[in-house]
Amino acid sequence: MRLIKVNSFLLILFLTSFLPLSGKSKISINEGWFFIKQDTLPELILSLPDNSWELVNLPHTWNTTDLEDDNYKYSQRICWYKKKLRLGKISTSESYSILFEGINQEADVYLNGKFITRHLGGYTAFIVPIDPFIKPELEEQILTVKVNNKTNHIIPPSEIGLFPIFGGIYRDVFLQRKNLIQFDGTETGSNGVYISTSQVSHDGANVTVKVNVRNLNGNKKSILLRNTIYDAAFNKSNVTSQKINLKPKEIKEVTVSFPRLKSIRLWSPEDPYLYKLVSSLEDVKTGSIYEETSNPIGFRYFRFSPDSGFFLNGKPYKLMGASRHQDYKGIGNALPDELHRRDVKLLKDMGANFVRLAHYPQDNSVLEECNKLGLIVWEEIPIVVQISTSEDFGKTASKMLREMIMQHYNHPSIFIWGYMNEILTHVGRKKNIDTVLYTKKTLELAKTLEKLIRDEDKGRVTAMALEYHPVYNRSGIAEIPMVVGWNLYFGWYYDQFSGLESFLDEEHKKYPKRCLILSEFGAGSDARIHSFAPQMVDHSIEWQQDLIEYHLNIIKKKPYIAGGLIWNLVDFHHVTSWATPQRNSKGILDMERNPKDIYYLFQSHQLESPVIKIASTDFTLRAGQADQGKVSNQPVKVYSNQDSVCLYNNLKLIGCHKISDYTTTFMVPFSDGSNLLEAKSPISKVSDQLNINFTLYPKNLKSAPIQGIAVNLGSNCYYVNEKKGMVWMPDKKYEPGSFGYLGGKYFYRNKTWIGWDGDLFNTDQDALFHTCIDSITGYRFDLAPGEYEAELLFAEPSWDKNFTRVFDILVNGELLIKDFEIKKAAESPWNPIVKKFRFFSKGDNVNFEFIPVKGKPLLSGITLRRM
Ligand code: GCB
Ligand code: CA
Repeated sequence: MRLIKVNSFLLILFLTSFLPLSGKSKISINEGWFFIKQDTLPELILSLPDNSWELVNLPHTWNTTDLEDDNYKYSQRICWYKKKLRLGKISTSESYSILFEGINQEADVYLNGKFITRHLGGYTAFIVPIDPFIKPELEEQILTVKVNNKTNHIIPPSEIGLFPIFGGIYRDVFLQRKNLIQFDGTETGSNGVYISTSQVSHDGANVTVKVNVRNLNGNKKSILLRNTIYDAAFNKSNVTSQKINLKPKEIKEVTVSFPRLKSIRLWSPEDPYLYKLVSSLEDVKTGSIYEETSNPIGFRYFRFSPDSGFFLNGKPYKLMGASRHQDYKGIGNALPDELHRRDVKLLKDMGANFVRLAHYPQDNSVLEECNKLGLIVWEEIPIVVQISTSEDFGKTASKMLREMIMQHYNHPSIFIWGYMNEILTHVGRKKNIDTVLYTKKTLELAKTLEKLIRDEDKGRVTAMALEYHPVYNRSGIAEIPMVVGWNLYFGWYYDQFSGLESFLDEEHKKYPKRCLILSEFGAGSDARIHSFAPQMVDHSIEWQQDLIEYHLNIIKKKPYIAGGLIWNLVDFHHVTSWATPQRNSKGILDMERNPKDIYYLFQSHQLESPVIKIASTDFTLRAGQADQGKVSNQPVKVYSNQDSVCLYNNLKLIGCHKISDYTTTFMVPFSDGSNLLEAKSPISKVSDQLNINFTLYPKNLKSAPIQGIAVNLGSNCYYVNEKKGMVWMPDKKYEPGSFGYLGGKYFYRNKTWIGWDGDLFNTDQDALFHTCIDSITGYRFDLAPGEYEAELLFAEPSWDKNFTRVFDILVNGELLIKDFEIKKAAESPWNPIVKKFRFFSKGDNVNFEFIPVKGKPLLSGITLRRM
């Protein structure tokens, strides 16, 4: 007898440990989806045989590499997905729904051919209850989803100017199986439990929980709602329970308050301590659980002040960080959770305490990681650049905003809700719109959204990001949010970066009641472009360094600035092109998350632990002409939070410098070959090493035969191609013994921007071609006699029909090409040209001549190899 008893006990234990709690489950269904790039009628979609579809797993987008090839097009269209759901035996005491975490951007969901719902907006989750559409007699229930990523004027973002809309089911999908008694957040795609903390201080906090409970049964039910707070070690700390009576089919909102919690541990970036609230719905009699759900709690209190910035848990606190786009090379927006989390970790390791999830709600895994690692979050909906004045746009925007708030309500890391970015751009530029009406409508929408946030969430603040234009003050829109963010690109799109300080001071003086944040600033950079004389929009790593150095110092210096966000954590895909094609290259990390130098500058500013970094991370292939003897002196910057740093080259001390503003620069004598640099603190053990491979040219180029030389014409930048093992030297006027242009000038596309832009075909070295010498007359290298192979690089910036540029090219007095016309040779715009040829140089130098036939000659680059 005894034996049998024990066995049945074990059997029950065995069964319960394998069954999901009380028949309830939420399990991902990311695998085995069928995908077709076809706009088929819904009634025909089920008749397409499986083998006409492509088998994919989620997350998935059909745009993965669209913006990585040599054309501007990325496909905005309709596609279909299909998934066979095998639900097993359908129980009448359970209910089924599908949770889509994100579909970009319009989704029509069908089950077994019947339309269920349409969801608008690519960045919030939604829940689709499927019970009425299930056919219990079928073994497979066929879920189909029609997805459309065309720009739609009623869905924010109503244009694609700032970031592409990568189409697809690009976040996780879950099948939810629940009891008929359940928490319900269907309307907003949330989990139905909303936690608020109030009166938080170092001694305690009040916790209120609002839940939506639903009874899908046809009869009334009495249930127990139990809420339990656990500490981080999963020890129970507080419990409340409450009996609830539910009528048949009733949905009820219930609010529960805990007695004031005492002796709590606060949440902060330095100590992101999390509690957990477990909410359960239980049978009053048996105690069996209908549904159990868990949400994080972090206790913190904060405020913004117009004069003294931001305060966290009672102390002044500078918010320092970056904005983050979900975007990755070769993946588009379809990042798996690990890559989302990795970005948050990279931010944390950089020393950031603040992130703006720009310009849209992001994956739940991002927020969970921010809670855990301690990053303060500004999250926003994608109303960028322009609204649409239609009523429907306002409706979609409000719905999207409510979804974001309710879905992410319980993440303690979120402090700020944003809802508009640079929204008067077209008014400022007077671009074909009725500016009065548009401004009025924009302000109305802003007020509606502002009110919505304040009504839904009393525990957070609102923000809006403005741009450098008087229209934001003039229109009154800046008065609406609680925190005003300025996106300021001094030193990139306009002025000198030193313009930042006076602009901010003036704003603060004129509007002393506003809380200010520097919501964007940054400079594009390409790891291949380096300069010792960096300039605006040259895309050099050094211009980005200088600009960010200056901006970080200003943010720290101004007490009234609550914080600052570098634009952007990552390089991201873009539909227009600059030096780096189809990219916005303002990232601190490149598209595959390799840090650029400013990552370490930021660390030096923010980290307590010692940081020393040689700020030449991607400038390890260098070249230069000797200054004297067998060395060429070049600057090397070091970022550090130490008092002083010593630098060695191949074990020889170069010098020791005091660090000011986290940086110092050494002049390093580089010799030919390997130069192992080591930066060390004279007192602590920290150090950094970097090997720089240097190609040294003699002071007098003619003094010894050299292997070859390459020059990036019309630019002060080195262009480094590590794959080719090549360094193009910056350009200069000809000097005897050296090289340079004899006549002509650097090409500027306008008063301040050097070179030109746009995606060139058939090359990934676009920047090399974008800079050029306009009206070039000649180019000389004082090289020893010999046989050489030359390459001349051309690309035509002017494709105006009436523009012609025809010229002859001579080498050492001999005609090489007669009547050369870049346009004709290219056959099409954006096609770069490389002309390769060999010649003997018998005299004192290699001399190129460019003789105009019609218009002015132009040249982008030269390489010479000695044969
Ligand atoms: C901005 C926008 C952001 C752009 C950035 C830029 O002001 O808010 O979406 O990517 O400027 O780099 O131009
Ligand atoms: Ca060039």
